[in-house]
Amino acid sequence: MQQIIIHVDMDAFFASVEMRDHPELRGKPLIIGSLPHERGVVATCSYEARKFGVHSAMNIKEAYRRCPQGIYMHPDFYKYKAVSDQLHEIWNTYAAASQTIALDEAYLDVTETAKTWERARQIARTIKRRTWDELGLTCSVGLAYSKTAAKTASEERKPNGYFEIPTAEAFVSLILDRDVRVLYTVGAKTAEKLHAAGIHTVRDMQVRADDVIRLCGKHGRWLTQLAFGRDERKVTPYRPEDAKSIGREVTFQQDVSDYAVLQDVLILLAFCVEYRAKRVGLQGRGITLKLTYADMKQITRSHLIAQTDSAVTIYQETAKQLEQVQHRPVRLIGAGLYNLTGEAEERQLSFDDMLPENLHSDADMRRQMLAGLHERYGLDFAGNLEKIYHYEVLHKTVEYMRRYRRT
Ligand code: TTP
Ligand code: MG
Repeated sequence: MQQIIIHVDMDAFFASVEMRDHPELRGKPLIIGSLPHERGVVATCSYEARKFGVHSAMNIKEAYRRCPQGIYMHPDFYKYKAVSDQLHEIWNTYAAASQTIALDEAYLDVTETAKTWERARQIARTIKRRTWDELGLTCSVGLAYSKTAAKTASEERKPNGYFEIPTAEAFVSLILDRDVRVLYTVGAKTAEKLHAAGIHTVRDMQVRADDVIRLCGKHGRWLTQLAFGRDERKVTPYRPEDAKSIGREVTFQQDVSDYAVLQDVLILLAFCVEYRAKRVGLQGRGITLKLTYADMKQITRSHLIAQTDSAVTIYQETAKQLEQVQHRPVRLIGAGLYNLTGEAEERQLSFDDMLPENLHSDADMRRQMLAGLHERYGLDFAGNLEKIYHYEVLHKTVEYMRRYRRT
């Protein structure tokens, strides 16, 4: 039986929540992230700010250059997580299975609950209406026969959009002449590779499917399926709360004996873990350092802490643990958060964390961590840390650090 899937994604999520709560911000270019005098990036911005060319992950200095009249605010993750819980609660009532992708985004499998396309359309409309009526926020909704198509559909009419893609034929005819990037599993790297080979559009991918597979291997095989609209993946029920841990690890191409390098790698891993935790709105009360030595012996060192999702804490704790382990050559290093919770249970403490002076000491520490990488390796992430969240880039960077220190 053909699946019926809804993808729902909030519009300018963090910014919309702030505009809802502060009417004086409505209609203004609002930028959530770092402040212009800090080092950092844009988490998101209102559609008014997007008109100036500001977007997520942009260096905050660049954002300020494009939009000096913008209003700049730090994010309040606890607030967004609370709103996210309310959103998911509404959405989930309509689905047999729902898969949380981010605080503001989910796939809903309505095949069983709707049974017919017409009824699914009503559910989609209801979700939009209730999200607005009950939470005062707009979302964009896509209704489609597959996950990929549903995600494409929700993007199609953003903001406050609604779009349907009922069949693979409809999907293919919609995207056929668009850039390969339209298939959202095509990242910047893959796109570059395909473009270099003269494969620019989905049509090119279809015609030159063999080349796509040759260039991109297993991933290429999957991409050519998508180019023909084939995607039978199920909505796998997932609530971030069910995750046992959020971690990131890297295996070195050659064993590392220089523990100063390992300390520095932990800086990157800590930022990666923070990013993933924030993206799904979780904090951990445990921090783990994981090492595999050259002889394959694996150790983990865990430590309970006050609830956190801060890269600073993750780094400081794992770095401390690293000092205490036996210093032998290492082939793999990982950092992670466990005992996850989505609730700001220790609210008092959480809010303390957000007091300006603490925020600043956190921001100062972040700056120091990054400045260290600049000093010791010439790495300059100024506002472009986002790159290392991609595994490939993280891996390359770490390899570069390993080799750099040896020479
Ligand atoms: P998105 O859904 O990617 O963006 P958005 O909801 O702000 O805007 P759009 O209307 O285009 O969907 O991300 C959801 C939230 O996640 C976003 O409000 C802020 C946060 N986020 C970051 O913190 N960093 C990022 O790089 C991205 C992409 C999002
Ligand atoms: Mg969104």
